[in-house]
Amino acid sequence: MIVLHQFAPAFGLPNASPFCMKVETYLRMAGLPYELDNHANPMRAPMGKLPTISDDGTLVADSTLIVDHLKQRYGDPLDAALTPLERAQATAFQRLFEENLYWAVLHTRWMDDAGWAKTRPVFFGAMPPPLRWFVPALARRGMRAELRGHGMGRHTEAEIHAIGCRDVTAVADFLGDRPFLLGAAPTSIDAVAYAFIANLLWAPFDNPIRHQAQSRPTLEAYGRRMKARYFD
Ligand SMILES: N[C@@H](CCC(=O)N[C@@H](CS)C(=O)NCC(=O)O)C(=O)O
Repeated sequence: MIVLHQFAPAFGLPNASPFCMKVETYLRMAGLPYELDNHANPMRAPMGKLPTISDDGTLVADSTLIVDHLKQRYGDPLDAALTPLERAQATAFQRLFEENLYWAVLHTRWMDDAGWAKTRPVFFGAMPPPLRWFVPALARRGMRAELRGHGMGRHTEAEIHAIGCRDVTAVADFLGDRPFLLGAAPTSIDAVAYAFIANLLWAPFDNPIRHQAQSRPTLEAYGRRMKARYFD
């Protein structure tokens, strides 16, 4: 049995972590049965982050390594027919979402004061006192350091929004009127794209990056298409 260890669902989404939501989406896209452990502790995870899965006792960390593991063990129904060009496109878009847009979105959730007012109760509200009184501020300080380490956090807020908007525009322009990111058929990059687009559009964080996504109706239609096909 595959168990997905992740954060508790939040904001009406399968997960507020796009990486956790990516893995659950992939499991559904590949038709693999799984159970959810929604109370996993990232500090106990091998890389200190979620998601992880346990698959008949084998623990795998990192969403991309998890998808690789699942493809190896259960076959690759989504990507087997991709051309080298399509694989290259998928890799490039994965990097856009996970290595760049992710950090801009993190900034809107953790550094922007209005975003933090929504993030804090959801992630830390269940903590008992006295932890609840000081852990959120410590975690926010840690996130500020991570954002600076990545480089995103060294930009002004306006620059971060512009960087995120440019990514969103690239996704919308590449998607065009096609039903899925690489064309007529869903592939595993759609698990990534859907997790990020749903988090951008449907989590309650109001900011220019979200406005940019809202200004491109094909992204909303894409999100609804993925949701209807795999989650409803
Ligand atoms: N490269 C990792 C990234 C996972 C990741 O960044 N997870 C975040 C949540 S979105 C996390 O667990 N953060 C907890 C922490 O850093 O303490 C993957 O693809 O799984």
